[in-house]
Amino acid sequence: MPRTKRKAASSSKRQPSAKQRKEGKSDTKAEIPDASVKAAVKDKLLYFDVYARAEPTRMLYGIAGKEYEDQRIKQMEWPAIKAEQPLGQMPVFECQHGTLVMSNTIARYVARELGLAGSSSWEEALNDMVVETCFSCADGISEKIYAWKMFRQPQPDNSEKLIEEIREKITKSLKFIEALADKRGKKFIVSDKINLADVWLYNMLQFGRPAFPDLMSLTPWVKRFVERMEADDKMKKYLASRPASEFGI
Ligand SMILES: N[C@@H](CCC(=O)N[C@@H](CS)C(=O)NCC(=O)O)C(=O)O
Repeated sequence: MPRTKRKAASSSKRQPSAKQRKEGKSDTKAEIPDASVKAAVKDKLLYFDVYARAEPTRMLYGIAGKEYEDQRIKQMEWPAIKAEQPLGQMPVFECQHGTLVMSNTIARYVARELGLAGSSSWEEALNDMVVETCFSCADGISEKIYAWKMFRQPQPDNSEKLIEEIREKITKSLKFIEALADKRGKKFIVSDKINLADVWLYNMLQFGRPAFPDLMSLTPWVKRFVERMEADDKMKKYLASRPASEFGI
């Protein structure tokens, strides 16, 4: 997004200090409009009309109750705007500071901005660790199963074996996250409030359901985790109001 460059102070008139500007006070006679102060830009997220890579970020906004523009691009609209995107892919996020790409960079930034990334750098690292663990599972499901199950690529001969491998990976990952949550002893994985880690795990479980229909109740802990997430008032409201995804993922 083009930014307006700050002009060099050429005027001899006294400018309000940063503190005065922030407080809306100034001792200058006539307020000089400062071209570098942009009007507040509403955050905007551009993605296909599916959950997948954009859903953790959408959930964070829903849970925080913060408004943003959720711009959903239809498959047929995509070729016309692909070349305009920084890396020719989505999600793309825009805010007053500029543009971000890479789904987890966006989710982490939004989580930090909304106070849902953890309350210390250690908690942030724990959130990140769960995000990466879940992302790796979702990526495996996508590449090794959905590629042929949903996206018309040829079914590999060893598809049964691939499914089994991914199931093992998910089971191991879920046990790891459960052990972390047990050690923390909080209501959710890292904290007593929903954080990015919870949102990502919920998203991964939901994303994997078409391949593994029992995923959301795979272990007693996972079942309790899902129930707790869905009992949260803000999450409940978000889930009830979000648009359906074409593939359910
Ligand atoms: N590493 C990127 C990958 C983004 C990506 O693969 N986006 C896909 C949709 S999930 C896309 O834009 N596909 C359309 C295309 O490549 O033309 C991220 O996590 O954001």
